[in-house]
Amino acid sequence: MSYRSVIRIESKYKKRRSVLCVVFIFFPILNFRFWAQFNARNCKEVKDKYGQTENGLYYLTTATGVVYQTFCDMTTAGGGWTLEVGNWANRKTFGTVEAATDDDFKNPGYYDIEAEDMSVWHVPNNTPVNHWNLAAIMRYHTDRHFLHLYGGNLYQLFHSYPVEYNVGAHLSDNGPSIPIVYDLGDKESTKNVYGPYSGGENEGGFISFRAINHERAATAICSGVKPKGGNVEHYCIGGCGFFPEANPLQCGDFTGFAWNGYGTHVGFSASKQMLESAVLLFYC
Ligand code: KO2
Ligand code: CA
Repeated sequence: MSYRSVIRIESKYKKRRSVLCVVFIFFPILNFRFWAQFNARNCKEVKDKYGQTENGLYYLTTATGVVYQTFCDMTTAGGGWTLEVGNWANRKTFGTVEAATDDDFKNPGYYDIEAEDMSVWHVPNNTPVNHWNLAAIMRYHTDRHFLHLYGGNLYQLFHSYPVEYNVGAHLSDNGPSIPIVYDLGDKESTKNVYGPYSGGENEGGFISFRAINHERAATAICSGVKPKGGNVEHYCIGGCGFFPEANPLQCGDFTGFAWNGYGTHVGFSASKQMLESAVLLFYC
């Protein structure tokens, strides 16, 4: 709805029934101004400077003044986590926060925020925002401020570790693996979301970046695990470019997650729950 049509509808209803409709129709606009006035660059500022403690949608402002809406997790480990979600190498942004569990979403905070830690939620597809926390199948965060070492966000990290074909060999040229603290789940439940063969070649309790496979294809993030072998396409996400093995079977966000059937949890196949969940990335 354009600004113009908002005014027109508002004045039409104002004549008939005054207060209620005016309040109702203006609420989103006032709401927008209200949050925008916070002038916060991330959720931690919204919490620390403005005392907001509710999980939900807030407006943030980048260093260059771009205002965008995203979800703030104000409860995990003291709160102040900003939802980013990634597409790894560039500054292009897309999607809306409400649709983050049914479609791709990436906001300017991905490159604008200078963060120290990350949190990850695996939330079943199409879950409404207010149920993300409860519906999640796995949630965890880092607490060692590792992003200081990699430029403060994933945009910078993936510039040091490009997610591209043929940048190196499996294991020896992988990016960092960072220990995690589980907020929902544990090492055992992490084993249950990836296929049994995957469990044989990774270790739970980590988040890993730019993992390379036997064929020198690169993935972006191994959520909850650290690779110990070269079939990372079955438990690491966000790989594309070129995946030589069984090309193009392994290309896409969830690379080779259905190698031994869709959602079967047999061999290298991940569970159906995992396959049908969005991976939400937060900064703090
Ligand atoms: C298989 O049977 C197979 O898959 C391997 C893949 C797994 O990522 O690299 C090889 O292609 C192998 O030749 C064989 O096709 O082995 C545990 C063994 C799985 O799916
Ligand atoms: Ca393989």
